[in-house]
Amino acid sequence: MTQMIDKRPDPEALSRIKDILGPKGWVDDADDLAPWLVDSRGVYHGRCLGMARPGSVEEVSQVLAVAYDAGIEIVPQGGNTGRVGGATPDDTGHQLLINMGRMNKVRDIDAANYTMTVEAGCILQDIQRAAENADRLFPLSLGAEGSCQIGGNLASNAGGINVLRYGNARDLVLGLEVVLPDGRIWTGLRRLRKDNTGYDLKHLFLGSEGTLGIITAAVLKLFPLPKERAAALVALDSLDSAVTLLEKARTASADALMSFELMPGFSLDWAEKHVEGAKQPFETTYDWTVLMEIGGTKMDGSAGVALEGLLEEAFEAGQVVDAILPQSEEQRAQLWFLREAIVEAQNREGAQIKHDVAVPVSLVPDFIRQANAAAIALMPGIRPYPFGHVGDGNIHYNLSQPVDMPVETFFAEQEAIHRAVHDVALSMNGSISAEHGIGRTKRDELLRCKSDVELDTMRALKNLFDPKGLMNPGKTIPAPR
Ligand code: FAD
Ligand code: 2HG
Ligand code: ZN
Repeated sequence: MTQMIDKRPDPEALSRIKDILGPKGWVDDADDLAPWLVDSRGVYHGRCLGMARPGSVEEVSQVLAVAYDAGIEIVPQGGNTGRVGGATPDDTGHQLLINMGRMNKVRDIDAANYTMTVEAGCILQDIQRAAENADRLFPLSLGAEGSCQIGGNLASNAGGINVLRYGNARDLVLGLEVVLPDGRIWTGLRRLRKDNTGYDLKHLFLGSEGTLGIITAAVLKLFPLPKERAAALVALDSLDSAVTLLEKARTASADALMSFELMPGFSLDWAEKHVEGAKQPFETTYDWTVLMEIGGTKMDGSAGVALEGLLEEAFEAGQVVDAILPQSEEQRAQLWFLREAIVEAQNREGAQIKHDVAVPVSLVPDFIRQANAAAIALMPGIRPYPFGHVGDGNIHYNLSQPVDMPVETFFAEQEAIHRAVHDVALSMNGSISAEHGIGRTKRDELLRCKSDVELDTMRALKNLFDPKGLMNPGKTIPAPR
């Protein structure tokens, strides 16, 4: 007989938590809570005991200590822009949401050492601006940067448009401060470029999606600010030319290539149709386009000259058939606006099934062709919308519902389509989650792509940090087969 476990929290523990946080740090009004109880895709809706908004690492520590003793489950949350339901509580109403938005101070910028120490609740865009004001670059950049928080970026090991040159969020961290599930604080805010004193614990928390502890602060790596940036939106003769052009651009620019983003030509039309301010800049709809950008070390136009030279060669070789070269900073920003707008544009075209796969870069064209064939075989009329960070081999292989198909009929096939698309990626030794993480959406798919050795090790680590299983339960780690 299964024993029902009552997870209702001890009211005394809850009142101690409220006392620790004070009125500024506690939200339980239904209207105020509502936006934090649904994920960014509108797929998951949850309930909670209330939302804690701690103002310091000490408050996080005290709250977790009380919750640990009382057996209260915790859901850490940053800007709530995640794509896999990781920051949404379940529907029991017994979980405590901890939103880090009040811990938003830049503690220190050390330009000479190219580091910056920030609290977890800092908005990514504020961090980028603070670095820029110190003549430095913090290169993490993604569509949600105006609202996602660095804690969420690190917990999900975010990617974005500059991974090609600077790496994932994981590669941009020197030190971390973390509160463990039982309330103990690990102060690992080191600024060292080299430190081989045993296991590098920070990497366990980076990408752990709130399942091992709460990140409260980080020391980030900064870089020299590029003096200029030259971008081009190019139309390709074929999908395969994306890979050829990428290789040429990396080599010719001695790896000054910062971004290389693939977009199907019709996604630019959809952006113009649905998103105010977005404009399809070509006169015709090409099959495939790429937005690429090179950073320059001088302010003398040499980045633009290098990019033009490269494109001329690609024109002559027939790989590039058209190009838009922005003549001002404003025009460059418009191209990037267009790139980010294609995500919202797809939303407006109806229901969608999303994937976030990685394959070796050279296999991206084959992946797209094979995934298209598999998806269309399962659902004739489905509209593939593959785009993204081809420079990292990371494609958002999204699919829009067939025109006129009822949403329920479309979603009835969702699991079969996920499996088919993931199978193509796995057949290429790829990944089913290149940047958005596992969360709730992909948790059980992990059973199909990780070995027992890997899964058992993950579970053992989880158990070591969180023996009571209170930290973001039900996310990321699948139950044993
Ligand atoms: P949340 O969504 O709040 O949380 C994400 C996960 O981290 C959850 O599991 C949560 O429990 C955990 N968490 C949050 N804060 C903490 C903390 N302080 N300590 C421990 N755990 C924590 N992602 C990319 O990688 N690349 C992209 O290019 C990209 N583009 C996007 C574009 C749009 C328009 C949108 C809406 C999303 C995009 N994303 C992208 C997804 C999302 O923005 C990133 O995953 C981002 O890093 C999440 O940050 P967040 O603060 O919103 O975290
Ligand atoms: C992007 O690269 C994001 O624009 C979002 O990772 C992708 O939601 C998506 O489909
Ligand atoms: Zn992305």
